[in-house]
Amino acid sequence: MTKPLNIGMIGYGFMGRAHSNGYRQANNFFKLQFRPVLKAVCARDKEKAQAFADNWGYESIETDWRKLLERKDIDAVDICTPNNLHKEIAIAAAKAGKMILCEKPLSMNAAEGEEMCRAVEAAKVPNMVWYNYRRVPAVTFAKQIIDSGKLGKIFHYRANFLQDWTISADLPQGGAALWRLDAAAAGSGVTGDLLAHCIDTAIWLNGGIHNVTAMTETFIKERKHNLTGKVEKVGIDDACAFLCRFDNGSLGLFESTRYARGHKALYTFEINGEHASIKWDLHDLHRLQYFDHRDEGPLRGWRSIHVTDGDHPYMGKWWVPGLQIGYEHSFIHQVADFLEGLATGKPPSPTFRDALETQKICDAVLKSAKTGAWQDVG
Ligand code: SOE
Repeated sequence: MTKPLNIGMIGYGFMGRAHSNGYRQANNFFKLQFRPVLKAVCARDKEKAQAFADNWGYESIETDWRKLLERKDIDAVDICTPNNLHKEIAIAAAKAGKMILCEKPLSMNAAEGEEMCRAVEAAKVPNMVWYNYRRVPAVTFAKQIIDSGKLGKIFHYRANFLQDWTISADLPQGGAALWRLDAAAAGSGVTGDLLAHCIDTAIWLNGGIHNVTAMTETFIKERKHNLTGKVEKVGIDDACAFLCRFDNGSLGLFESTRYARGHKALYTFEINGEHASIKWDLHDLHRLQYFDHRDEGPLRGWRSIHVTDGDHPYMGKWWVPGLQIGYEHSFIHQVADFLEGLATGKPPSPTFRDALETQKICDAVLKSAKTGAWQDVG
């Protein structure tokens, strides 16, 4: 017998779909004590909320998130709104005693994130942030390899997240699909949206970051704003690159842009250790590249490991060895891990507190880009 866990989702964009799919599928593949029930979806536009509810199987809708939080039949709140609403909703949800699953990045900045951490910790409610790439089997496998010590001392960590969808100067900012271009809704540009993923994975795989030096650029300085209809200054970073030092002494190099023509979501990382190196690429997400200099003589070379076997992370729960899974499965895994965490009392990671670390690094990156100086992570 599974116990129902009633979900109330706020927002219904791209992430609303990814999370809903996760809730619907987790129990079909993972043996779990809890089962998500899609109780309500909340959005300001009643018709759109209803259409989303009908499509994904939500039992009801709300048009005011405060009403959703008042409902006794909601156990967990999933925040899929633009970033500027995360703090207010999360703090209110914690006060209402709800569990919270919050879309990344946790907050607009570290100060907001700290308030959110305090709220969930005071209320003692389970909480998690959707940094989904940790749960791509090849990335989880990379974590296992690093933790086993196979790489030896780590010297370098390199990551990119490259896209090309904002190159046109005619693209407006703000509103439903384009809030990521509006600093008032997003907080920052590629730093909070894309590098936050790279940073979350990096600190999970390679430990804390001590200090950073960064540069950012806004290539298109003004865009029409969808909400005001006026041409307004663009406040986000279109591109960001930074160098950093990790606490373990390794050097980091990170780059993200939405102006890399030809790249749609090229998230890659490479880690070079004393004995071995690993590489991963989101466009080929089921593979992990591994090189070990201890391999025998002339046969030494990069191995391309197809991370689809039964003894690879999560894969025993899917089809048969050799058959791949994809992007959406990282969210299914995150739901499964959250539900497993509820059953065992072990908090699922990344918690709000874990994700606050990423926020602090993003703040340091943006500050360094402004001052031109090295910046310690606060
Ligand atoms: C932006 O285009 C975006 O959708 C991010 O917001 C997601 O977090 C990332 O996973 C894919 O790209």
